[in-house]
Amino acid sequence: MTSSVVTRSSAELIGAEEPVLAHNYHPLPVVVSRAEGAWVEDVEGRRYLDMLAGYSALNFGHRHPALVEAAHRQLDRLTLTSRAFHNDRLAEFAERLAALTGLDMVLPMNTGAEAVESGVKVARKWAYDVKGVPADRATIVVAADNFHGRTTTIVSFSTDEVARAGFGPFTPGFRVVPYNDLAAMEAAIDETTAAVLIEPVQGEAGVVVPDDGYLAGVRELTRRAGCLFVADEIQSGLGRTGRTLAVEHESVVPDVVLLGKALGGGIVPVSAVVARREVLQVLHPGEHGSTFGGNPLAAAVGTAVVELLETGEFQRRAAELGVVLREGLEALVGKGVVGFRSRGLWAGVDVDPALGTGREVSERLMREGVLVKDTHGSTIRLAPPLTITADELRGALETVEKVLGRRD
Ligand code: IF1
Repeated sequence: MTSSVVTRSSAELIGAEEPVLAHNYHPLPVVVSRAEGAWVEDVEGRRYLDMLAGYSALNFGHRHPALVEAAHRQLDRLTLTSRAFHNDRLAEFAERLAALTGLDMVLPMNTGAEAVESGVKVARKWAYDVKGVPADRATIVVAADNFHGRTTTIVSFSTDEVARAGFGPFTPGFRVVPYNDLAAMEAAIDETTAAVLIEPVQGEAGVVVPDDGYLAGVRELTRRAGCLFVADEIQSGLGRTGRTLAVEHESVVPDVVLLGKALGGGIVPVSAVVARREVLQVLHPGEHGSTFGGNPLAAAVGTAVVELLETGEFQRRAAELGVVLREGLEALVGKGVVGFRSRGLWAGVDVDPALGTGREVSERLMREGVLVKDTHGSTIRLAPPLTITADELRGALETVEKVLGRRD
């Protein structure tokens, strides 16, 4: 990487944001100006290992050559048509994405929240058109401590007061049950239930991995009750956990899978609802849509992402490096780490609160050249690009050990 010409320092750039940018984020004080693979560089030319990977939007690293090439090629031919016309890239994207997930049909959208919103709409329509739920009575069962996005309907069923407070009135029709509790889920399902919507691993909650049997149990419960199983794989999917989809750890095929983040290869926002034909065929022209969903640039990049995943290489890397991550974290338990949860190349690490908040630990790691993000309290999450090497990962774990081993 060549250094950029510094026109304004990190401090100046951070200061300049303050009067003009909505203050809905509190980023770490690092100003990134370029990146490649698992590494980013700030405006002063300092290098950092990216152990967050855009919340898994960068599963293939920054600027993966195959993805950048696909984007460049498409930029030179056709970028946007709207769905008023066909474009020559969308059919292949949809076919290959459906095949990758073992499902039949694809509804292309852009962001994760849009995929979730679309999943909610499709599940409700299915409930009315196919299941026969009386009009406006459909319910959806969700889990406490979920994170599915930021729209008004989605925060309506959030249990995070910071995400909800001040944004009512809320959308009705959701029932919240504890995560990882099949009995509570069963009790919440009735003849009005269109779907159960859960994350196979809860990311924002701190990388909470459910007990073995939970996902298979949800599949069984929903099958018996005649409602849909909608899996939000926006963060857990596309290689992160060592499988294409996290539900594969229990050999489960949901009725609906929501994808986003890494589907855009870290280049453009691409999301999708992927489902069985019986479900997605409830949509007819005019009933749902998006100006940008399925645009040729998104389809070209998305197809290149699917192509990378078809090789199985990234799923394998995540599984193998996941062992390095787990063993490294096990060695830190009692040495500043009080506990952790991990699946594949994804971990939530609870740091001894006496050593600082997750934010403080993240800032110390940043000063040592490792970028992570805290979640609630003293938990930090680790989700490096799946392209990271074992040595780089061990280096990051050594930095974590060093930072937790002293106070400053
Ligand atoms: C923010 C968390 C990560 C998601 C799942 C849907 C969406 C997300 C399972 C919505 C988004 C984000 C968004 C980002 C922080 C972030 C996050 F901490 F909140 F949980 F990744 F860890 N389903 N996750 O995780 O996707 O609309 O953003 O494309 O600050 O909101 P989106």
